[in-house]
Amino acid sequence: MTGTLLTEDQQALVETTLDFTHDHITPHALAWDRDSHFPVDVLRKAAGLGLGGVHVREESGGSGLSRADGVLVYETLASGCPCLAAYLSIHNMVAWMVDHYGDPAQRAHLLPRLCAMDDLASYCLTEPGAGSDAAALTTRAVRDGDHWTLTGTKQFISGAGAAQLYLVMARTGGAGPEGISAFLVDKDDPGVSFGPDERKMGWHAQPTRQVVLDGVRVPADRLLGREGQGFGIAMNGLNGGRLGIAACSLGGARSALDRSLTHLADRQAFGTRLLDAQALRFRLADMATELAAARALVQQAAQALDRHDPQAPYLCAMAKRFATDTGYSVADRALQLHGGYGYLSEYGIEKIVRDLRVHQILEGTNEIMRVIVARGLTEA
Ligand code: FAD
Ligand code: 2MC
Repeated sequence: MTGTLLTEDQQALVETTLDFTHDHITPHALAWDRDSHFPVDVLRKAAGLGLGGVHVREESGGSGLSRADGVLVYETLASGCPCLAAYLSIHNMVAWMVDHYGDPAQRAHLLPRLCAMDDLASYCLTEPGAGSDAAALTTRAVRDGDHWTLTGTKQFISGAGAAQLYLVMARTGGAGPEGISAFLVDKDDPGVSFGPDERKMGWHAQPTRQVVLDGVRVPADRLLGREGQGFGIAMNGLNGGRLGIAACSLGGARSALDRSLTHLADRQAFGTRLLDAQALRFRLADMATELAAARALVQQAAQALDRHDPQAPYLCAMAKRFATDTGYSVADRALQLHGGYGYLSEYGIEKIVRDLRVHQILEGTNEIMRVIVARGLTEA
């Protein structure tokens, strides 16, 4: 975490997470990618370190870490595998939402298994006809006595099929954001099914599938928060989620930079080490500088979220946009510094590039991040 001043507790957190990453993630990341394997056993081991409930309060059975701590965790895990770290960030986004908006019975019922990662969680906002314009979603929840009946299709759902809990945003009222509510849907609820695992450019180590809700009847106590509060719940979850994704880009890019340093030190050309070529040294210097700037922005936004600063959504969008663009650009430059070897799977660089590409798209595209930042500028 070059350039970031860490407290003693944060240093210990990073060291423990780094040991875990070296032991359980880095050696296997290429095989998981090749085999499209979702290593749930490793996630459960991570939960043993408290990483299944990173932002869940201690009294609810979680680790009670701040956002400023959390981004250190996700960056470190992502230095081993951005894809697995990003899934962990999504799971933790949902766990936080349950802790923050759930009633005592919902918290007691769901959080112990979520924190242990005995149950995994998925976040279901996007639909085939509503991605960036999330408030246009059409999945419907209709009140039926003591129950709600949900019908609709959620698109691109991370962890779908493997997860037990689906936090589903559905329309209970009229058009627009105020007509949306949030529901806790279980994999085993009758009427829940999944589309095929999407074939993707990257993020092979976790499944992405449609979640199809065909008249799913759930008891009234599966409503999370109040009726009509769902869009706010979804957006507040995403503020922290966007920082998690930003941190995963930092971790992937840092690993690509480190690998470039090693490669250029080993590689001889024109009678010297490539690391001695000034053009390449300048490129490395720029990569390190841009990463440090992105990390500082992510920390700034995380601290704003921790102190409930009203500017936090704006700062989170700014950090997500900048860190994911920078992370991708650094990884792509690292690939170029490896020459032909960067293009080979066994060097691990092309996997990082593929994994980081989607961070510019999900949890709000980087165009939507600009929409949010521009609104913050013009409506302040
Ligand atoms: P669109 O909204 O159709 O956008 C198309 C293009 O138009 C984009 O470039 C967009 O930036 C641009 N655009 C749209 N509106 C504007 C505007 N107003 N101004 C400027 N440009 C604009 N969603 C979930 O709910 N849960 C998940 O777990 C999840 N996981 C995902 C995993 C993967 C691998 C992927 C690829 C996606 C995942 N998503 C998930 C969905 C993701 O959040 C959406 O893909 C994303 O929000 C964009 O929506 P869209 O794909 O419908 O694109
Ligand atoms: N934090 C807190 N509140 C927010 C918020 C945020 N980041 N963004 C919007 N809101 C509130 C906003 O303040 C308003 O509240 P109120 O009515 O009390 O004033 C309400 O939500 C409606 O907001 P807008 O009027 O801005 O709604 P609009 O429809 O114009 O735009 C937009 C909303 C574009 C910001 C939102 O639809 C969005 O973020 N789109 C991107 C969707 C997205 O990020 N999807 C990610 C899916 S998850 C994923 O990809 C995973 C991998 C898990």
